Amino acid sequence: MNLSKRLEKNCGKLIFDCTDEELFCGILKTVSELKTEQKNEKSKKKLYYISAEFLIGRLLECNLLNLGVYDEIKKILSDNGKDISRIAELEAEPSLGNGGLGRLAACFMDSVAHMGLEGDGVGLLYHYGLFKQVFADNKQHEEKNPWISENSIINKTEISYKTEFSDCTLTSRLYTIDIIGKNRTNKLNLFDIETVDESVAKDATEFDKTDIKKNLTLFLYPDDSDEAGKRLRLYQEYFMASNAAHLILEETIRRGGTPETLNEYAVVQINDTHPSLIIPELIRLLCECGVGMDKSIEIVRNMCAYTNHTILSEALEKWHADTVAALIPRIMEIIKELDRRVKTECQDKSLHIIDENSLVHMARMDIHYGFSVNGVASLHTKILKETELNNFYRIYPKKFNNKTNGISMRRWLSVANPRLEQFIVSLIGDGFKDDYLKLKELEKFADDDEVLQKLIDIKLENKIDLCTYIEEKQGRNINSNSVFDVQIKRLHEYKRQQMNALYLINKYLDIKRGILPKRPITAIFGAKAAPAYTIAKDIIHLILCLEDIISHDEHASLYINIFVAENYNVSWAERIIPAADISEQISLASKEASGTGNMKLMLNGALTLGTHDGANVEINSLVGDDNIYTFGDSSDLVIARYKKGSYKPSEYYEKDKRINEAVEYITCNKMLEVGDKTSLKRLQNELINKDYFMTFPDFADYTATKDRMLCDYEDRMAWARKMLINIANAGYFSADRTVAEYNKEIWKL
Ligand code: 26V
Repeated sequence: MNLSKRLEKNCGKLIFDCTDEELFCGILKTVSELKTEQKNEKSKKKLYYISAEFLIGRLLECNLLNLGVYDEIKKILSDNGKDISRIAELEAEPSLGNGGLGRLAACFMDSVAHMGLEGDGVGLLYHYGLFKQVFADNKQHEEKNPWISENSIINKTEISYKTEFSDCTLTSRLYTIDIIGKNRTNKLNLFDIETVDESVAKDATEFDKTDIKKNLTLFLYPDDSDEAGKRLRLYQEYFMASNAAHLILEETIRRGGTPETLNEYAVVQINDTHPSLIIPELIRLLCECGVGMDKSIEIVRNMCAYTNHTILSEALEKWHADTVAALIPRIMEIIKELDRRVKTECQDKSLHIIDENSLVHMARMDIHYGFSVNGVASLHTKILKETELNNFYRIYPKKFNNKTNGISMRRWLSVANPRLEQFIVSLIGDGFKDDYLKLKELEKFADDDEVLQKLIDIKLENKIDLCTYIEEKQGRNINSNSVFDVQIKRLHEYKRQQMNALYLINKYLDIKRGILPKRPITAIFGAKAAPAYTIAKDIIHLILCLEDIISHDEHASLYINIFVAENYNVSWAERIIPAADISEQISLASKEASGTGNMKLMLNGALTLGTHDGANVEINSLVGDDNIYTFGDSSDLVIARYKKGSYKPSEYYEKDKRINEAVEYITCNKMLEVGDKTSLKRLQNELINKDYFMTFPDFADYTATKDRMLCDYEDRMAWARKMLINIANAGYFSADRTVAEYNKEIWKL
């Protein structure tokens, strides 16, 4: 049956007569049918990618694309006066993630399926996920973010396990989401509790944190600033790990394996330390099956691999041994045994799993009892080896390896930026879709004015589309002829949104003094701050106050504007990234493990304004110094400065006029008219007296580099040439490449 007839059958009436909702359901059914026609080859070994986050975004369009029917369905719909993007928007966007780590997991799942590898994700089915961000009084407020509905993409299964805690036994229920690739369909396995009760959550932050039987799967990263919150997170982590372990064992036995041969049938990638309890849990299950402790430990050591995504010490998880013992006593016994074995071998205290203060270091357990430890960009891995985890590297040099992150080219080019993709196909054919390194062929057009002009035209069209969307969503009128300067990422001091804000204050004041930019600037932000992270919320408040002041300044707003996307998520990213001119990647060197937004923006022809950090370093070597704008202190210098402990922000504040002026402005009368004095004052104090992420030392270089960039933008052809070189060299960052490396060196499927 042809596709059009099939869709019509699945909708139950003529396409022309369908509502968007009816079409949405019909397309979902068609996707399910098409997927069953794939042949899913079985391999002996299967990958389990365990993660607290899977930031999958909407799936409909990507699924159609991966099934090879996207263009045809789009055409069938438009022939009937229907618009695929409008229909796709009916899908509720799950917020099962927070940022890069969760989005990376989603890109990897796409690539694993694309490459025909047998590999599933395992995580939790959070009913509200991360909070929904709403702005009021120039502040972030948090609301619940429900996404599960009747028409949802999740499937309930028969699978259910018991998880024992000291005070209760929870029954799980497995739900799955199909991960449809070109070459097979894998699953995202999300565990829920049977007794979940959405009504216990009054809003996104206020709920009874102790009512575990009802609340365990309601929220991702519930506030852990108090003891009850911490315990809830530990309940979540063990529930996830235990269910994953049961699933792996059960599936292995179904595939013909045995507990003794588990590591030949399954490999587990531990995505940061949230799922680390899978190590003692697998050992526990194997022991229960009658495999001895020594043998169980060896099996698990041969099947678990750990990815580190951060060197920030506060993000490296440590649990108090008393808390672990109180909730999951048997697991604590196993951890003690694992630690005892380490202590007999190593005198160096920094290698011990349980430290002198009775803290259990999850990453240390992963490194001792896994076979692989990887960083996510070459600089990050270098820092792990040479500094952060150097003592581990010296005893296990072979375990350490680098896997530079990647992104799904299908989502971030084909679906997000069809104009650009079609243009690329018209220039070099579509062979690059099988090997994105072939984008390099675009370089031969670097001096072709017609091609460069077309890149500029496409960017403008995407900017106009974004402006329309912004107008619809938030009622703001943005000038599409301005430079779109974009910083979209989690809000964190190390990412330094505050540095961008200080720059904007200086620019605004310049404009008030009559120093006008050559072309209007639109600074676009997208960021959620963790609800209990006070300074991060103060930074959002600062940016929203500036947005408010500038947008109400009739004269200045002709030259500069700020736009903050409310509830920034994958769908926002899909619209902002294709329209971006400047990609702000301004983290303090050494702190951003990789970044993946930097890759998405580069692929879409934005030029990077970045520090020598994370994957920026690799972008720099790929495009060359002429096609990126780097600034700031090196990671070596930053690490040395921390060691010395000599940094005094007040010295910069007193000496540097631009810094002084911008920091003063934070609490000026105009700001206090629209802002909250306590919050602004706190932020100002923090900057002057602490500035832990060293904004001031990089500020002058940041300003000069950004100004140079804005100046260069005016030579449109030269700028477009740089865009082209960036697009042409983005192929290295395909997640297909990253996943192929994981498979070759770690998973060996
Ligand atoms: C973040 C948060 C923030 C809110 C509350 C609790 C909480 C717990 C854990 C985390 C995860 C931090 C690790 C992380 O997201 N790392 C990011 O991983 C990306 C993918 O490798 C990488 O590109 C980013 O540079 C890195 O920051």
